[in-house]
Amino acid sequence: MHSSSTILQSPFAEDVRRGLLAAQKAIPSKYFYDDAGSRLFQDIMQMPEYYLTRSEMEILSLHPAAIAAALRFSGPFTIVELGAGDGLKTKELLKYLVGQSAQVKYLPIDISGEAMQQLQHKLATSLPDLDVQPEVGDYFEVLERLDLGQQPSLFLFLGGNIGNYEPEAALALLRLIHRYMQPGDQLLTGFDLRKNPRTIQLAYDDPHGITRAFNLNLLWRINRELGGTFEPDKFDFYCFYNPYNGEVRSALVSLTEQQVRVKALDLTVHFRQNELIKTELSRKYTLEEVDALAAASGFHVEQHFFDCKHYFTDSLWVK
Ligand code: AVJ
Repeated sequence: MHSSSTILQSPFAEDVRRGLLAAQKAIPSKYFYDDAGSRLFQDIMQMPEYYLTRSEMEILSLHPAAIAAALRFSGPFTIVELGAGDGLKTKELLKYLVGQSAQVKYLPIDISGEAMQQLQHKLATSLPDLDVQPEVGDYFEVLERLDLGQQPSLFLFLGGNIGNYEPEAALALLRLIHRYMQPGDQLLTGFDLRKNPRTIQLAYDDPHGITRAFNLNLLWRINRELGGTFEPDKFDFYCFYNPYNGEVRSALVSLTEQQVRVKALDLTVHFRQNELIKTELSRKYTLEEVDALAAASGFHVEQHFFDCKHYFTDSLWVK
């Protein structure tokens, strides 16, 4: 028996072990976001080809009045944000609500303590009257221990992160969010929509090589944190958009037959030439699919908000 299999390891270590031992190798995309990967994601958001962030920013900065008017709360309410990150987009909505003297409390949740500290600091300067109560942790772990009381809530799940989940997992996640909400609570979720296939292809297969570096960072991260011996030059990045099903699939490709050690896992992995490591799914939705997902997870769709080009939607649902 290998001693390492009896040692309790980090979720990252366990998921890497499972992913590299699988018949079809895979590393979950949530592990993109260590410090180096979060910086690369900031660079991705700056690329002209990566339209998602700007489209959603446009929705929240152009339509805060329409969004506010669609909220059902007459008295005090809480905004709970799942995966708040830098909170830059949400600030646009918060600014409007505070300007209207709404009695709103903001409860951003994120796995990154650093991001939550920066967000709190920024909001203390720009919106000093807003009550901000950041929580650090996995969103469901935080929701579980948090007592929202009887106060009605607007939940935010922005950025199109739902697109990273396989269909069954996306449905399970929305059902879980639904379970935490009270009747009458609302959810605003971001979905990246189907559009010209070349526009989508370019946002991921970018000519600057930033998305490539973002994917290869997974191998660097295994080297750094788990004592891996990956030579990232011996892997390529490949991604493609399939306009028939709306899926962008990303992968790393082993350029040669090779062996890689992962010391912390006491594991040696063999790669065939051109063998893939699956990294990410970024699903693009039709509005019919958004509506179907809402219904299947127990919500009623109230309104879709769009950017000018209709590239993205923030969809408002009620429980
Ligand atoms: C942050 C999950 C919305 O899927 O578009 C960017 C991450 N991946 N480029 C996305 C990502 C490649 C992004 N999300």
